[in-house]
Amino acid sequence: MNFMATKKPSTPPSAPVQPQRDDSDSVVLERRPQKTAPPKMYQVVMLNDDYTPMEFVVVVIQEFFNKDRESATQIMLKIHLDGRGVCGVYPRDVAATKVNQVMEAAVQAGHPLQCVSEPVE
Ligand code: TYC
Repeated sequence: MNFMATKKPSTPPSAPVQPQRDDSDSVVLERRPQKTAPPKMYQVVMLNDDYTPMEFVVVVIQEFFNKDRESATQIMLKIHLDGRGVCGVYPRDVAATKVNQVMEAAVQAGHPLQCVSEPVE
């Protein structure tokens, strides 16, 4: 008797089998491994403005992008000088969460700091 509460998982579809002819009359069936593309990655880009204090940006980068103070300061200075800078690269939903966290922290502190995510080329 089968006491399992749920159905057994069905066998996943197997990889396509490609018939191939060789010099003899035989047919060789070659099993190709299923290829899964790696997930598209998104970079979280922080934008410069004239009002957000440098110290606030450094703390935000340390807190939400897990950088030490030294790296966070370098990223902040790059943003300050170039107008924008990449704080980290993540799968799409993680990047979106980071953007929300940064924007929420900025609103709470009353700073106009802006942050966006964009696909990595
Ligand atoms: N430009 C800001 C200042 O001089 C500092 C700053 C850096 C603001 C990075 C935003 O993403 C930013 N206070």
